[in-house]
Amino acid sequence: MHNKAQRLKNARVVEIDPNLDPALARRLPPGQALTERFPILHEGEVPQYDLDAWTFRVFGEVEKELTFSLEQLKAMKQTDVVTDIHCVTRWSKFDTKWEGILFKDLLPLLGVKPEARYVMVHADNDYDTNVPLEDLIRDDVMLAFMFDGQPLTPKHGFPVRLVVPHLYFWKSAKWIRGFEFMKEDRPGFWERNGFHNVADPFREERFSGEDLGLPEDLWVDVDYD
Ligand SMILES: Nc1nc2c(c(=O)[nH]1)N[C@H]1C(S)=C(S)[C@@H](COP(=O)(O)O)O[C@H]1N2
Ligand SMILES: [Mo]
Repeated sequence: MHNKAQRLKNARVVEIDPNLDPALARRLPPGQALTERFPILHEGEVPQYDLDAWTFRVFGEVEKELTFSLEQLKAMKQTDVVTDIHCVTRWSKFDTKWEGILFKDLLPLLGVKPEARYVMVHADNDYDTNVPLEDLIRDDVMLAFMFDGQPLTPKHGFPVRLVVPHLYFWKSAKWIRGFEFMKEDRPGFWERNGFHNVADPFREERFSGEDLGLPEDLWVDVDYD
């Protein structure tokens, strides 16, 4: 098991704030604590781009491989989404506001074969994460360019990241560069390294294998913009 997954398992339990409004408490998955800030978490370096040379590649179970430029993506219909997000390191943030292309609006343009049931989301640097196609066609899943009315900052995924609000946030790949459509599921980076394949926060699907259910507060000393 990757040592981040191991550290998470060994960390101490987060106490639920007893004064939290019940309406908000219902939106908070088990073992999570609310934060107003927006922690920054990733492996490796923040990529630097020549935006004119940047491409987004669609391949695998598609009629024909496609490549989009940033300009082409930005010219597509942009939608606002306001949603809660939940990180496996035990912070949740409510009412985050994103703007970008809904995955379900992009999908019809991609010529995806009917056999495709899973997507490997490819991102810089050397990051990938697997998500069932079914999960990506929800109303609030998007390729986001903007957060809180501003372009994404480099550390939060500029120029474009995925946002899959109903799964732990490691599925929301920053610096995305392509979608690989697949017949069969295959684990991505964290899914190969001790994290759960599905990642539903309301079911506390944090780890693969034996889930000790032990929480974490690593986000207290992480980076912020
Ligand atoms: N490309 C890339 N995307 C990534 C990661 C990464 O290491 N590389 N880390 C993931 C993890 S583990 C989390 S919790 C979120 C954090 O997003 P944030 O830094 O905007 O809070 O990004 C996800 N997307
Ligand atoms: Mo994470």
